[in-house]
Amino acid sequence: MLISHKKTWALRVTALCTALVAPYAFADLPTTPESPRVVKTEGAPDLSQADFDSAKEIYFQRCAGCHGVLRKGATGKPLTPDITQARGQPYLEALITYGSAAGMPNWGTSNALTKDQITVMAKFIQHTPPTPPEWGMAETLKTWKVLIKPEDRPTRQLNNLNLQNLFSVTLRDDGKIALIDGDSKKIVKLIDTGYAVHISRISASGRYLLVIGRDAKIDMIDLWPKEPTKVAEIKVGIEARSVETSKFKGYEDKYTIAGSYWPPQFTIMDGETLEPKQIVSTRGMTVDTQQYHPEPRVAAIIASHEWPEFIVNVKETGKVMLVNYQDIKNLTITSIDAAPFLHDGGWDSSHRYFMTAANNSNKVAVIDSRERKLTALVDVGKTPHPGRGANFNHPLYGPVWATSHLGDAGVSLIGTDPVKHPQYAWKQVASLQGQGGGSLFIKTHPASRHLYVDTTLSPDAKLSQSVAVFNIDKLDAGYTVLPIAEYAGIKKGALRVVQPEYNKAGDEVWFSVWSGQEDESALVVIDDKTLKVKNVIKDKRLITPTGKFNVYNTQHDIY
Ligand code: DHE
Repeated sequence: MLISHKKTWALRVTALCTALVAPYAFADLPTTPESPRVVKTEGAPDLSQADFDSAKEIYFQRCAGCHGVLRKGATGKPLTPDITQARGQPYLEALITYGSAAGMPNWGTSNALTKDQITVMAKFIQHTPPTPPEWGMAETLKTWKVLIKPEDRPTRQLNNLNLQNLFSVTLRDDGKIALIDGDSKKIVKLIDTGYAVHISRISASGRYLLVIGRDAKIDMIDLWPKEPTKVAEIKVGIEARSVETSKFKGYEDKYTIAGSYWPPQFTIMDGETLEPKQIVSTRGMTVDTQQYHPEPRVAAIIASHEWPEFIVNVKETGKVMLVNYQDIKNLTITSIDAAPFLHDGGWDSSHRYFMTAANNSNKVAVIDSRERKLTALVDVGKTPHPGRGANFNHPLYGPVWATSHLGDAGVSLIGTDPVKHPQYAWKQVASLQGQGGGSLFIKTHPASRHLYVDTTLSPDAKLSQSVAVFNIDKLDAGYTVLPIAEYAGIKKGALRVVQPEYNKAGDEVWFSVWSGQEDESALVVIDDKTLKVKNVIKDKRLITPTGKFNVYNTQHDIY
């Protein structure tokens, strides 16, 4: 089952949960250590402390990302007690069990949560959300470790790996990444990382791999020793999703930045050691109603190629911060009004415009990283979720950037060439019909004429286990369906197909077939020319594979 974690993780989360519950008001009369304590909130069904604690753990693992720790809502709906108590227990249980076409996963029918867990979760979300503790420099410094000092690291690559075609594969619920050789498809090494590990990014030089877990732990892996080795680690908060490194000329590998969900802040670190330098809170006023928001979480971060700047998406306030790292002690931050709730995004093909989803506003914000301003807010379909998006040359509209949606079957194409195709620039020029909502990622490559769209979170297993492929030269002809999970030849499990990722050459595409922690999962590699299966990578160590990050493509922002 998805939520059964290895003991160490369970202990870590339990410790976290104890911290979360501290400010909570318990009912009177838990007089002896053995007597069961009851948690009460006016209007909510009572919960035993044990159920409250386990619900808190599940909420942290499965729900907080979309709904927020304080449950004020973002990608997911707000779940404050006034709302949830009005919905009532049966409604909440049904929604958690079956999910919704708008992107709420079907936790019950996918067997990720048991019936009893769903009952407890429906009760839990009718209670007042507990507030987690803050995490400042003192807490951050306590977690910082340099495992191998820069002066003790090799001065050249000492292994024979083809580093440019290496893949870092997230093993989500195992707290590890797998480094897989893109040529031989062999696992090179498994490396322990943070809990519910999320994404990998590569330093500008291509030497250091940065991996961040949902527990806000960053692991820095040096790819040059005889075998890739962890050289530094740090924890930048309690919950996080994004990490990036400086890429502006003259600042290659100089700084690393990580964005936290809780506390809402970002941390700038030394690029060679992860020594924390500056922590900046993102709490503040929302872009629309200009009301104070206590939890504006840091979503995607991307390194500018135009200025020594990090571009930081602040989700709930809907603001994009351009953080200039030229003088870390006197930080200059330009705040750009965009739209709530900013989530993920990537460059247009010129690497000048940052295209980022304001997903609950159904818009894509276009940030001009050269002029440092908002270029446009483009209306797209329901809840855009591009990953980093897909860039290609459209026969009519010229260069376009595409996103799929969590909330509908559309794939929005936005013109990105204000010079040669000004009439199409920063407009949704076309909307393709994909298989359905629940899409998380879309991908193509400059060497490819195919566009792949997953539907990972569709409640319909036929859709969540397959992908749609469009021929870019014949977009009107519709799509071909590739039953990726079927190609993996695994009979049991959720088998969700997630995140297309190209190899360096752009002639093959990798997919994860993602099942629960106790089930078999796989990676399926498709030949991009023929759309036939090239490899199925199966290994009992490949537990819950999700994101895959090709070193060269990630380093050079190719998508
Ligand atoms: Fe992600 C990217 C947040 C759930 C796989 N995810 C991102 C980014 C953010 C984000 C902010 C952009 C990072 C950047 O570019 O700097 N993800 C969240 C959530 O808040 C959310 C919705 C809920 C949660 O509880 O975490 C969430 N994400 C998931 C998953 O369940 C996925 C499918 C599986 C997993 O491993 O966790 C998942 N997210 C990914 C991947 C990327 C990502 C693979 C990077 C895509 C890329 O191509 O760059």
